[in-house]
Amino acid sequence: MSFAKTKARVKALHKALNEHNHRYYVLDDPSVSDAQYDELFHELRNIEEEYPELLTEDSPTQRVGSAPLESFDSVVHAVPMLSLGNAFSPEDLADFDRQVIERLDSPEQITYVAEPKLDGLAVSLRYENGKFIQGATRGDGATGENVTANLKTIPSIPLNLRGKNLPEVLEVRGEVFMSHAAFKANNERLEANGQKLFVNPRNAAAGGLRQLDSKKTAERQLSIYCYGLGELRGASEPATQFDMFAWLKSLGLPTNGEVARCQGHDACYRYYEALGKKRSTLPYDIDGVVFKVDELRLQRELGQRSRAPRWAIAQKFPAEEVTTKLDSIDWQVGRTGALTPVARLEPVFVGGVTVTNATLHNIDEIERKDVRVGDTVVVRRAGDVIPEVARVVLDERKKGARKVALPAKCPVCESAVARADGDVVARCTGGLGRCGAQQREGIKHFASRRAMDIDGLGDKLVDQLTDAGLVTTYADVFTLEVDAVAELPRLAKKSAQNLINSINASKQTTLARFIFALGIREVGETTAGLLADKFKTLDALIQADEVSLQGLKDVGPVAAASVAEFFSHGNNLEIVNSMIAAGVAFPPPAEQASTDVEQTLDGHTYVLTGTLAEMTRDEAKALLQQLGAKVSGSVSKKTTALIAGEKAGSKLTKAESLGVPVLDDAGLKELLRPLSP
Ligand code: 9MJ
Repeated sequence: MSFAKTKARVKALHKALNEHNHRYYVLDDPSVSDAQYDELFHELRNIEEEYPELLTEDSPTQRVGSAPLESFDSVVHAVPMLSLGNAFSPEDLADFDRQVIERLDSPEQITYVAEPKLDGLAVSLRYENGKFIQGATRGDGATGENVTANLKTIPSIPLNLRGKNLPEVLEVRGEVFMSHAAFKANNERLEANGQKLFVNPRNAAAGGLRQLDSKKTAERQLSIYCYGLGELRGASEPATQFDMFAWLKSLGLPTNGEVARCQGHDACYRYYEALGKKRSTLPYDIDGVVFKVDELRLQRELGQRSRAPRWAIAQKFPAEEVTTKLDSIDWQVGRTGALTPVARLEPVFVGGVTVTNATLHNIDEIERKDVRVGDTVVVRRAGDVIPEVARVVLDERKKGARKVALPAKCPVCESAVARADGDVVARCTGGLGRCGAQQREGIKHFASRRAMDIDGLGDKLVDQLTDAGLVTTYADVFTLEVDAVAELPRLAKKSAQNLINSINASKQTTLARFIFALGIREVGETTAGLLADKFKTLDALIQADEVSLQGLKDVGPVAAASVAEFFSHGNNLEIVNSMIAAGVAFPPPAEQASTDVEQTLDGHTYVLTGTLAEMTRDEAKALLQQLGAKVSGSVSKKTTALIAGEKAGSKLTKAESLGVPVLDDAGLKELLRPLSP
């Protein structure tokens, strides 16, 4: 074959393979067998091997093949990628519709587009003159990671768009997910190799997209549906969301066939109910329906708040429920001695994970739901929340099923269990001095990030240290020795030394942190901060009697009593003194004391919610407080503004309903400007 002919053949093979890919993965309507496809594919690969000059980046053979990356570059999204507000009830959806109508001052009902809400990962695909040139994860909405090589492995993503007069720039937004079939195939492969199985398709997809080696991504057989636009240049935008789907489809991009137009709120709700019924038959996981105002002109008019559009909402399906058998009920003892009943269940897959334990909250809850050992129970799990026993299937109760009683003695230390009048919580009375569970949980709290912040001393290690008898009280943490720690399973000398180093580093702390770390009942971070401010030294706090504690503004009587009670125990004082003797100290904060900063936010109250882009909520809180602001935990009419990060939930809804202004990361930055150098 002449070179010119070979070149023409390559072109024909590209065309044929792209067409077959599109028919197979996008239209679900293949016209050739797998064997015929493979034959064409191998022919192309052979030619490319022989004539490397004919190998192009957009060749169908190039979907897998780039060398593993060291790390992902970041990509700034030309148009920010938005997240979605959530609706959980029919009323939430009705509220959303009402707000849209009001904002648009619309005399008629609104036309929406309904889309199944895929439970995957949002990405942006950038095409320039029809060529796929870059793909990125959503990241924080403004900046994501460049995962182009990984996205290329998704066979339904065209490397070249179809059609003529393609836009100069087209950014398409969509959701990457793993189908049930791919999930099953992956787990079969993992099982055959004796590897750990994926827990659910979402985790498997998320992990797949973040592989530095795109060959690993390819193995996962990911899918994508496109549902939105980012930057668009050199083409006019469709008039409606629904037309956009048709356009994306005509360009060869995969879109979801379940998408439908709904006239008005009632039609939306009917779609939601119908899709809910169909949910279990779909070949992929969904967790709700996204409703979007159909006309793009109206979308623009509505705009966005924080990072979620005002023209779209995700109506979530209720938590998935399954039945299983309750084998037994154990009582867990927490840091403050509270006994929590935990149902031990026959393993059951719900909400994307296998569940073997579920909370029963407290004894009142057990009695109210009349839960008994051996019962068949309905277990519920939504999102990341702890699974719970929703109710009992009474028809399946066995004769003589035993009622559950509150234990009279602590299951850990055998001290008496007491329940204060009117309190739903029963507690072990052993206290930190006697109860191993309280000691262990107390030490976890003591070491935690917001308390003593001992790097590396996580829950698992605390369990090991307490199991081995190396640590019983807080004070024991400071007398740990490298050799003893290095003896523990899975710990080497180096990690033991690192732990001791971070324990030593934690000794220089603040009085507020230390008070909080002591885990005194009712003394959270805020109260600990107030006590540190008032008393200045640990000695002064220890000496304070209950009356002077009661006199403190903002410290409630229960907390005051609890502090006095804590320091009245010789045992507690001994532990505190040993820590001071071991070198725990509270140097006064550095010169940049907050009083030197102009109190620009004095008299203002803010509420923080969601995940902020540039700092934790705690950090934001501390900075706002430095400027004199109050930071509250709940939104009210008095709130100056809600600062809403990613995944803001009910607080955002509340702020909106009260008309409280909502700030995003940029708004927060502006508030904090006086603190920038
Ligand atoms: C999902 N997850 O299926 C959007 N989504 O639109 C659909 N997500 C979305 N649309 C704007 N279908 C932001 C996110």
